[in-house]
Amino acid sequence: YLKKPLTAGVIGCPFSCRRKSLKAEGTGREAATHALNAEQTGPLELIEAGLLGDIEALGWKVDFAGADNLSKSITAEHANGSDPDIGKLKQPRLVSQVNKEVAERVYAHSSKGELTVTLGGDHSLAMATVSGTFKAHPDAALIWVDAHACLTTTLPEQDINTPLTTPSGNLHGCPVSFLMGLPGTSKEEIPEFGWIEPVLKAERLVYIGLRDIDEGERKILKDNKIKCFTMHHVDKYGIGKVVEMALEHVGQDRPIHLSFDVDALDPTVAPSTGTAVRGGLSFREGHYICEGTIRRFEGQVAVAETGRLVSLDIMEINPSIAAMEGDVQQTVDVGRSLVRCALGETLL
Ligand code: 6HN
Ligand code: MN
Ligand code: MN
Ligand code: MN
Repeated sequence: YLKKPLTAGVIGCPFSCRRKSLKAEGTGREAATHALNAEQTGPLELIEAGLLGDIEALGWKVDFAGADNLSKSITAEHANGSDPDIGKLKQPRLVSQVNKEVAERVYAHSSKGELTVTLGGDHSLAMATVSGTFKAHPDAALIWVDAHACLTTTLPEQDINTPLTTPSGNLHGCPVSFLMGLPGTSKEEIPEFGWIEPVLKAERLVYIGLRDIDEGERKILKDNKIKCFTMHHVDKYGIGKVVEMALEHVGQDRPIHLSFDVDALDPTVAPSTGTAVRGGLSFREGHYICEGTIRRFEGQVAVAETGRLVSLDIMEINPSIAAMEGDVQQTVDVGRSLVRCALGETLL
């Protein structure tokens, strides 16, 4: 799947689908003026902390065009209320246009035979990463590591007669719905997102770490028989078995896209994130999913060890959220080490 010599195509997306919150503004942290959206500077901090050097130290080439070069005109165009809500969805045109642009970049890296590493930014960006990756690798499977299913959507008329509702209207809660082409997401129903192709089949998707699921999402998960390993399953089987079962479910030979929301981790492990939920993955469990471990049993392998990883998202690191001194540093450090593990740091 990947061309030798191995190259990581790194894309930084300092973008947030959420309107700037007062909380974020009140932290006193200086907004990065060159960021597309000053609210979520995670990728800038990851790069500044040395992520690209980390990747090179593992023997990979790095193909990186800069974390701050997303078109500023997109934001400017939609600033100051020129992007009215669609149903409950907030900043829909901004989110759609940014994702469309990022999807083209992801595809450019993926189609060159690179491993695409996309740094968020928030998880609405999965519209872009999955679209771009699956265009280059149509037979890929998606492993979604998150406290949340990101499977809601809404249109005004659906609020009454379908379960497809989003409580918040924040598009980071909806990307998987668009990628699966669920009711309410078609070109006819919402042309603003008409560029997204429904590339994701239910049987090619598996969740790990879920523990905060909306009512509508629960029904979608059941109706579509989507494979989920919630925190309950992590406790019950252990992370080794869960990852083994997840990989088995998506099939032996498929390229893998790993979309990792750092809120899958326990808030004590990754505190600087927007929708933290207690009872998450431990530091080791999160890393186990990414890394290769020494094989104990035939078939018990983690994602890096399969050699099939073609796309990695590290999402929802949000440096504007910090309750305590050191929270941002800790969360950025965890993000870096997740990337390193996915790229083989602990492989023997
Ligand atoms: N994420 N289900 C909630 C909502 O607002 O739709 C939370 C979404 C969290 C999104 O994890 O990327
Ligand atoms: Mn978010
Ligand atoms: Mn998410
Ligand atoms: Mn989440």
